Amino acid sequence: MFKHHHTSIRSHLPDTASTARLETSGRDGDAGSLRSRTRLAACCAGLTAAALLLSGCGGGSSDSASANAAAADSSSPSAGMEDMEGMAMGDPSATPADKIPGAEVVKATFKLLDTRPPGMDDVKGTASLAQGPKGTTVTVSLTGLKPGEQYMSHLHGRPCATKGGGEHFQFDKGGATTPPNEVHLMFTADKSGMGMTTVNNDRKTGKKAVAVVVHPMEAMDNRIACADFDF
Ligand SMILES: [Cu+2]
Repeated sequence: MFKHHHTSIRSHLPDTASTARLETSGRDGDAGSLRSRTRLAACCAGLTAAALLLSGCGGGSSDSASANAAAADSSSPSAGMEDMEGMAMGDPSATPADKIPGAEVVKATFKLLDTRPPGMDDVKGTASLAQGPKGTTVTVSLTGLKPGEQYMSHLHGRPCATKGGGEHFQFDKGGATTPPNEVHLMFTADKSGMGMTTVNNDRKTGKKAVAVVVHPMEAMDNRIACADFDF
């Protein structure tokens, strides 16, 4: 009698816990993608010019809208001045993906994964992926991290719902597991637990790099959070 009672309590616990977690991540996800769509709509005027540029040759346009966009961007001290070699794993001061002139930008909101280590329950953030004349630029920005800790993000090839993003995205499948054949972003959380960086790759991922996953640097098999790009 007692034994049976005990067993049934134990068998219910995991169900309840995982249901609660699912509901939480679902709600966050909806709010996140709604927010990013709203943001996209707000900057549509600029995107139209970008789309026109992309459908043409992509460079040397004297179109006044793109000239304005470039002028606005050059007010940022780092605009257009990055050393590509120094950016293999990211540069926090590089022009973020959503500010790249003439690029098509896709956003994503991080959702916690069940595989996250303890103490990572408050991790939130976004990722942006820009494709344009300079190739692919990715920016990740997160809060709720452990201050001073190092983290690593990669572009992954599967959606977050499929094995937490599946394998790393590779430009040449079966090739090197390092940049530039893969896209890696390494960063350190500041005193407030905020971490962000930007990386550039000469090649375009198209729609094949569908997700970005963040891992603790010292336990790379651990997946903290995953974000699906809204292609
Ligand atoms: Cu990864």
